[in-house]
Amino acid sequence: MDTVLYDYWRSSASYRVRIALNLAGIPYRSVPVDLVKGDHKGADHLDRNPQGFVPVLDIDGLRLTQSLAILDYLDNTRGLNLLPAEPGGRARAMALAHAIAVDIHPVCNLSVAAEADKMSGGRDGARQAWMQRFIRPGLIAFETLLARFDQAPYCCGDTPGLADICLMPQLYNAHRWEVDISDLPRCLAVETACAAHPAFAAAHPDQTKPA
Ligand SMILES: N[C@@H](CCC(=O)N[C@@H](CS)C(=O)NCC(=O)O)C(=O)O
Repeated sequence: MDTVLYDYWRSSASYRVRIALNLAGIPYRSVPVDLVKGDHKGADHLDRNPQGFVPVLDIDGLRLTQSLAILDYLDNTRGLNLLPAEPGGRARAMALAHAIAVDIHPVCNLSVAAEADKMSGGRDGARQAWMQRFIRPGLIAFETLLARFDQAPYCCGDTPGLADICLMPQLYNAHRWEVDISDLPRCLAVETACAAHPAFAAAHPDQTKPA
């Protein structure tokens, strides 16, 4: 059965799932849902996901939404070892991932940022200021949390895990919105390691942007 990912090239949540599919070695077909054109608000996509978000993954006869739930499914069915087995380490590694996926990402989502633009009266630079306002403090806290782990070379050890999968798309966004992260050496070291990993490299937005 075909594995199909409904995604958008610049979507962080889609990027997470692309990384995990690549780590699992699962071939998949991408069906772009253009967020800029508003395709996610159309009846076809709302039928796939009543929340109107990407990603949506069709796999193993299931239709799955919510990137963290999808990552959990892939981890459990494909043995990706995305989290430490020891409960304390597992909770802390999940906290890293959630610091990004649950706390930074939602306030920087397209619909939220667009609403902030609207409330600013469409002021020049408002979108960028909004992104910087939330991404930089979120990543500073993430950098401090990372100090509890050995980056060897990934966030929590020698294999890529859930925290790396959440961090890389967030760093992509940080660069996109010119957020200063030059003083976050742990994040930068993890970024270098992940960028060299084929599963991460193939999932990068520049590799998946429709022609
Ligand atoms: N918690 C959801 C968030 C999904 C999400 O926010 N997707 C964004 C793209 S990264 C989206 O579809 N945004 C559309 C919008 O804001 O209207 C997940 O992790 O899958």
